[in-house]
Amino acid sequence: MSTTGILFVTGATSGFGRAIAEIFASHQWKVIITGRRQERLDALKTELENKYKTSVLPLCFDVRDEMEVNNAVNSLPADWKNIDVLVNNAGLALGKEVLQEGDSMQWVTMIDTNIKGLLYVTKAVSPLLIERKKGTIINIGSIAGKESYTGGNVYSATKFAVDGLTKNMRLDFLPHHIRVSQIAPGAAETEFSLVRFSGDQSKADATYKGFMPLDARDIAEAAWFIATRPPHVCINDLVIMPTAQANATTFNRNSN
Ligand code: NDP
Ligand code: 8X3
Repeated sequence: MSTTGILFVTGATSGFGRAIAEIFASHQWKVIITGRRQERLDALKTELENKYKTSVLPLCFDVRDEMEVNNAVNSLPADWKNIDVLVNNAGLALGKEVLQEGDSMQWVTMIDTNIKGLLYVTKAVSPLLIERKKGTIINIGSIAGKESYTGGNVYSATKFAVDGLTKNMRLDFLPHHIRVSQIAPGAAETEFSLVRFSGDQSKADATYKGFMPLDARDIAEAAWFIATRPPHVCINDLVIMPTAQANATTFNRNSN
């Protein structure tokens, strides 16, 4: 599948989603970019269209709001409905306290975004793939959805849910010739830690201190690889970590 197509990627205003939008645009795919920050979506549309001479359609909505999700997907013009690849990427971690000291409002936000948001978007977009009897869905999980770590609790649980949902979606979409993949990254330097630590730059920097983390492009290249396999090949699961990270909690922090 190396011909062009249409990508729908959530969370394209930053990090992995932005890099995924760019790599597909650079191969002349049409890209539907989504997120809550309209100004970033508009700036990305201008940048990608100028750089790659392709078409970019921004959709501004909150994945936690099912009605907003449905309205956005229903608003797609006819020539944007032939979606080939859906990347469920929008997500976040908030806080890293042990459970007994956790903030229940942060738990709700993570559950609503990382699990319910993924479900709402998939339910709204997948009929467009089913209709055409083809397509690829890529869920962005995490090493936190494979292993537990202290303070990971609810974030980790949401990513274990993504891991489980990916396997279930593979069953549900099997009759419809739709392949479902997961990418589970380890430490990657995006806005993720800044969001997790409520804008505390020193805490965000400390996360990546002493080693070279992944960057967004590393994950985008994996998404591109998955999406461009021949139609009979499904990459079920890719766990990708920095060379300096051995598991969720063990790093070589003397490696750069
Ligand atoms: P960023 O913070 O850089 O990007 C997160 C994106 O998600 C933004 O575009 C943001 O857009 C969007 N988003 C968050 N909440 C919502 C919402 N309610 N509605 C719509 N969009 C939303 O982080 P990353 O790029 O690193 O994270 C992307 C995904 O990768 C997440 O699912 C994260 O859990 C996962 N991940 C990250 C890792 C890392 O180390 N960076 C490792 C493993 C997994 P906006 O704010 O404009 O709405
Ligand atoms: C992000 C990676 O290990 O900080 O999903 O949870 S981790």
